[in-house]
Amino acid sequence: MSKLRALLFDVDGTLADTERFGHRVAFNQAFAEAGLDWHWDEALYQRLLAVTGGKERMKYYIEEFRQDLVLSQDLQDRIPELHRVKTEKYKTLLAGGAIPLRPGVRRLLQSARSAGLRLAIATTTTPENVTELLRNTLGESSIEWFEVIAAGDVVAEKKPAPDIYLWAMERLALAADECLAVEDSHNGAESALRAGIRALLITVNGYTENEVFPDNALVLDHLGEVDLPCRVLQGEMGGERIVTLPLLSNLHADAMLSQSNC
Ligand code: XBP
Ligand code: MG
Repeated sequence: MSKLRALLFDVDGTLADTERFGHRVAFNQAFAEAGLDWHWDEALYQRLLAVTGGKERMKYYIEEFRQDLVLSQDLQDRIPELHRVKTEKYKTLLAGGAIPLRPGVRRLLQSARSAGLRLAIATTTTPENVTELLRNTLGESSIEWFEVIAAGDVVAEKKPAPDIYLWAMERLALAADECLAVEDSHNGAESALRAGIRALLITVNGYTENEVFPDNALVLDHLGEVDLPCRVLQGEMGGERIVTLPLLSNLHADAMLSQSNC
């Protein structure tokens, strides 16, 4: 049976609550600065999260929610610039300390490093958003903790397509059964699963808590801290109260066993 060699982390909604405190706010700031009457409130944003990627999300908004607007060539041409401004706004929010890491993230990353488990990122967001989040939460050197940062437009198809996970695993030179993915959303879980990764840990957030996840996934409210135990929403933690490396090894071993029984 393959050994667990790497943890592949999603970023948005997983490492931090970036959608709520960062992306949505930054989109609205960029729209206002451009003189557009677009405003994405929490309820609308939840629906827009069906589509990953900021540029793709704007296009989806025009097509599905603004029947008064035609997705003209002119409007399509504005999307890259709107997105550039949105990225600047987002990075300013990060630099101002508006977006902390979720419970247990720092602890688990540090344990993984101490144990020699390899680390990578597999995300839909723009690469500079990832490095800025890491810099502002874990410090400059943390960027080097991740052997591979797979992000944004390096692949043609964003999550739930498997491309970003396949890209990351190719660069790690690892097979899917040597990896475990940590995600927060249905789209993310599907992306990992379609890339062949069966060991899945999901930590939901307010936007994703009612989504449906693959049967083999362990679904929690967060990774947990000693003084802030996590809650199990799907699967088994065998009496553990926080996510530890032994727990991840067991999750991985169970996923391998269920695969061989299929
Ligand atoms: C994250 C996303 C991202 C952000 C926006 O999905 O969908 O698109 O909302 O980022 P996941 P950009 O967590 O599944 O990777 O605006 O930089 O595209
Ligand atoms: Mg996510």
